[in-house]
Amino acid sequence: MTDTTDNLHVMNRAALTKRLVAGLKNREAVIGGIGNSNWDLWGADKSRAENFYMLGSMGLAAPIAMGVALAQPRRRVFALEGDGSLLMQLGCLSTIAAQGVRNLCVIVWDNGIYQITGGQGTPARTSGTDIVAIARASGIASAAWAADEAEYDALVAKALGTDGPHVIGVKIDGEPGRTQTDRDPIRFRESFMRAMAAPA
Ligand SMILES: Cc1ncc(C[n+]2csc(CCOP(=O)(O)OP(=O)(O)O)c2C)c(N)n1
Repeated sequence: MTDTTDNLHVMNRAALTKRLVAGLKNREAVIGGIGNSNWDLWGADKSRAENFYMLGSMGLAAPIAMGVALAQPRRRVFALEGDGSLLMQLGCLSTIAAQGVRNLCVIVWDNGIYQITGGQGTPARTSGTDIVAIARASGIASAAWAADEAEYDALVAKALGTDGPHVIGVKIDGEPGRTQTDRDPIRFRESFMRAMAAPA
């Protein structure tokens, strides 16, 4: 488990999203943030009704995931969010800490850019903003950078098996999302709500 951004292996969002989803056995909820985060979630397993896709607004994956986690304390919940999007909604980290949401894990895909709007640099690239350090300073003790794929797997296992809240930071490469989610928010809302009615 790594505290600094030094020497982090640059990983691939699509591959790691697949690894996450493939390891879920108990109807865990996964909330994908706008753009690449939910496109690669769709690509990982679009048949999964416990996935929810945030199609419009940056920064809402973690707040939505927090709401699901608070409403369903027996279900493990993951939020997948880009660094630019999380930086737009930083207050959610303090709220997650203050609420002590123990069944929630936020995974941050840090490519250092706002990729789908043209690749402009985020503060993670342009001014050294360290999102994991911000999470810790917000009161989330279980916040760490994944140094490589093996550490990522270990951190996901920790999020599945121990009380959080957890934040996992991942430095990723510049590969855009491999597919695009259907633009059908009403269908997603309804199938997700039905899936959440089944016990975890
Ligand atoms: C509140 C809000 N502001 C701006 C946008 C336009 N927008 C959509 S995606 C995006 C960049 C997202 O960057 P990041 O979360 O880092 O993900 P990446 O595209 O790098 O995977 C922007 C600026 C938006 N959808 N919502």
